[in-house]
Amino acid sequence: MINPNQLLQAFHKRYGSPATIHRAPGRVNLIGEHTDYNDGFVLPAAIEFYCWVAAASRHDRKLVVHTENFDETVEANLDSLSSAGKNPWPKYPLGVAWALERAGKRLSGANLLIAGEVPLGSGLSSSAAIEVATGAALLHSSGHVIDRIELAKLCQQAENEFVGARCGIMDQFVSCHGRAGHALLLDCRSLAFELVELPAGIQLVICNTMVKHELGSSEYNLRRGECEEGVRKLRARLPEIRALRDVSMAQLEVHRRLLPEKVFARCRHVISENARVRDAVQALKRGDIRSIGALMRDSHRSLRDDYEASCIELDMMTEIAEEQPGVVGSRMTGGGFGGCTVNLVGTASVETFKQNVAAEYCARTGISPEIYVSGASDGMQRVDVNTDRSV
Ligand code: GAF
Repeated sequence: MINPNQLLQAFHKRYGSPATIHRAPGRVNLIGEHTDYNDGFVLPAAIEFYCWVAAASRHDRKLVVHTENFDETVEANLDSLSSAGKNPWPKYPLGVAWALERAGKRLSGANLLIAGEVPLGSGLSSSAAIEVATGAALLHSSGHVIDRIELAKLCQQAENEFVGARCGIMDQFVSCHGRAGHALLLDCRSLAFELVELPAGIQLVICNTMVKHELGSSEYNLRRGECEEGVRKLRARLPEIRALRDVSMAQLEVHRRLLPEKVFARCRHVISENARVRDAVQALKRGDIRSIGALMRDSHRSLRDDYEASCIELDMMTEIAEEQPGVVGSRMTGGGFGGCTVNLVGTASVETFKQNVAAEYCARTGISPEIYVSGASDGMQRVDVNTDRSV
C-alpha cells in the first residue's frame, strides 16, 4: 500500500515543491463481460488497489512525468503531444492530457509523480486507474472543475485513440464512480448507473493466474469486429437495431441463418450476458446468493464456449475455486485470455480458500498465483494528507 506522505516527500525531493495527490482505483467486474462496447450492461466494483498521482502545476506548457513503477521519466510539451514511441506506459498519462486538451480543457504544464499499485497486465484495469488519476490531477492543477462522467469518457478516448486499445467505457467509469461496499450497475449506452450494495459476510477474492496470453489485444479487437458484423447482418431483418443491446435472444434465434456460426455464438454470449447482469442485480437486491453463484458460473461458461475469451489457466482457476467450501461463485473477469478470476467467498472460508486454491493451482500448473482479497472501494479521490481524509 502506497503511503501518501512518502509520495509527497519523494515528490519534493524530485521536483522541489509541494504537491496535491489524487488516486483512482482498479476494478474487478462481477458480471457483464464484453458487453460494454455492445451498449450493454456491466456490474463492476472498484477495488482497494490504486494508482496514485502527485502533481504540481508549472508556469510553462511542459509535462514532466516520473513513474515509480519503472523508475523512468518522460517529458513532453502540451502543444505537441505524440503517441509515437515504443515505451507503452507514457502513452496513458500523455494520452489523457491530449484528450483533455482536445476537449477544450486548457491545461497548464505540470510535474507528475505516479505510483501504481494495481497489478500490471492482470486484467484489473491498471490502465484505467492511471488514466483517471492523471486526468483528475491535471484538471485540478489547471484549475478545472472535475466532471466525473466527462473524465471517464475522455480517459476512454485517450485509450482508444492515443494508446490504440479499443476498450469500452466500463473500466474508466467505475474508476471514477465506484463506491465502497457497492458494485456499480452501468448502462453503457445512456451511462445511467446505480450503486448496488454487496451482501454482508461475502468477500471479493481475486485470483491472478499470472499468465497473459499475447494474443489478448488482437483477439479483443477481433471479438469487437465480430459483434459489429453480427449487428450489420441482423440489421437486414431488424433495421431498428443499433447494437447487440437491442437484440433479444428470440430474435437472434429467428435470424440465426443470417450469421456465420462463430458470429452467432459471439452474439449469443453478449445477449445472454446482458440478461445475466440484470438477473444478478435482482439476486443481489433480494440477497439470493445461490442465484448469483449460478449466474457467475453461466457467465464463465458462455465466455469460454461462445465468446472464446477464456484460457486453460482461467478455466482451471475457476474449476479449483468451485471445489472449495464457502465459495458462492467464480468466473474470469476483465478482457480474458489470462489475468484474473473473481470469486465471491463466505468471509469465514476466505483463508482456507486462498490456501487451497494457491496450492492446487500451483500443483497443476507449476505457477504460483497471487490472490487478493479486496473490499469494493470508492472511485477517484483527492487525498488530503494533512487531515488524512479523502476529498
Ligand atoms: C477490458 C476493456 F477495457 C473493457 O472495456 C471491457 O470490454 C472488458 O475488457 C471486457 O468486459 O477490460
